[in-house]
Amino acid sequence: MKKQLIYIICLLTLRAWGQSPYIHKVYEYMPAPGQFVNELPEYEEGDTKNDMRLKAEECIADNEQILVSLGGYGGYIVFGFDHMVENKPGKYDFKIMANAFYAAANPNGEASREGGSCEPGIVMVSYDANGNGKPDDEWYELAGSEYFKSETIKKYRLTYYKPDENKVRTPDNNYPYLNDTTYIHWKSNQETQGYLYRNTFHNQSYFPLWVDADSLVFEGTKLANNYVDESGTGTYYVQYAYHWGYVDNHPNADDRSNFNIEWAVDQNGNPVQLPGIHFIKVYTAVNQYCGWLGETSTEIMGAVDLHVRGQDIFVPVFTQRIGLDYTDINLKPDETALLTATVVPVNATNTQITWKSKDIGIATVNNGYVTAIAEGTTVISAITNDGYYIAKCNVTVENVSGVESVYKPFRKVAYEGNSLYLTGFENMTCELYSINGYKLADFQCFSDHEEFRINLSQGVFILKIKNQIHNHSIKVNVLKNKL
Ligand SMILES: [Ca+2]
Ligand SMILES: [Ca+2]
Ligand SMILES: [Ca+2]
Ligand SMILES: [Ca+2]
Repeated sequence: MKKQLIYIICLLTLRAWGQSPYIHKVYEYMPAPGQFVNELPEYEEGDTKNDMRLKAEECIADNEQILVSLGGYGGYIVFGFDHMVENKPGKYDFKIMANAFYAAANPNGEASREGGSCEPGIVMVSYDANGNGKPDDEWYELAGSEYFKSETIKKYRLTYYKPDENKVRTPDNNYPYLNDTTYIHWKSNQETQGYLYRNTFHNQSYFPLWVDADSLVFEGTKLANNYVDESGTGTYYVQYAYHWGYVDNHPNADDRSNFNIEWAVDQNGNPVQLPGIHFIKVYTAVNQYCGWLGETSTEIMGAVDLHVRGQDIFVPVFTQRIGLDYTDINLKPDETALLTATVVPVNATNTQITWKSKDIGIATVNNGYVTAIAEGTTVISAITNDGYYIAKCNVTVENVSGVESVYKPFRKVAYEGNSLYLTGFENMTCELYSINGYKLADFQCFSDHEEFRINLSQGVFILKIKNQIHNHSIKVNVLKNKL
């Protein structure tokens, strides 16, 4: 019995010794056109598809950590380890290294939002179900933070057309570094088309030179554009990081460059339980062009099996969204109001919030307490520290009599002479609450101007107005001089 045990331990140890935590093999490398294509890795005259695959393998296998560019939307690489990467429940299973970084200076001043050079790539995984050691089995997408969002397009298909390298160039007169704005034509199955521009920083062909075909087709999920021209003049582009689940999207030292096999979904978005995976595919997830930065292209420089490397890292419960109890409040100068934020899900690991007022000359906010300073309007935002999700409340500060609450130019709430006047709420339902939540009345607005007789004492009331689309809460001040 003891002998047997020692034998088993030896076997397990030998197996562990045989496993490398790093990439073992690149199975396929097919970049989409891009300014780094034919350079990272370098194409040399006569190179075949297989030569380029081997060059990509030399870059990223065995922890070499040399950048491989996947080009624009859809460009991909398929690689694997010398073993199955185990899917440990609740734990990150592998990390993919790239060159994402956050910008040190960002003119929009919202420093807690992570952005800089973030070029998200989507990860797909495959289990070698037929056991032949080849990636010819079913693929599953790892559903990152954007997967279920309405801006994310599934089954996006993009065709790039091989350019005539000797064509007459059409430079952009405003941006001299763009020396051909009709370089590589692309069309999508969403009835959009455009061009991948050529720039003065990269003079080689941007179309993979080992490909003979006249066009290249890529298909998959497409994420919404993640860049903002923060300068407004095309000089400072910030690519904002998506929350989690994408390659080249957070720096390598950040846990959010790790991946959890439990995120795998099938083609219909249903979760798939896999014991582990043998193959990983990464492709560029956006089709966007950022001026002098050129097209957004995911890079990769390696991957690690976290379990083989002995790293046991729990996957946090990520924040999904945030809500506020009021969308509109009206205050008089020096009045205060308390906004309460709700972070979803309730068991999120990091529920911390940053509060911001767009104009602190109108109203300030401290931990949800809004203080009106001077007449005007501002927006109070509650922002999650995890994921930068935002909930907003419009604040109107005014010191006028007659109209007590205005939250759109055409929508007014007024209380005068024991009547509540509601303007602009046709076909909406109204409920009036006392400040401590006791319902005082409810009524239906049938027309644009409604008058409801109701006797209110001085104080603050909450009017909830809703229809199938809108749901607003308005704070109504009934002032002494109105009674
Ligand atoms: Ca896992
Ligand atoms: Ca297989
Ligand atoms: Ca890139
Ligand atoms: Ca990159």
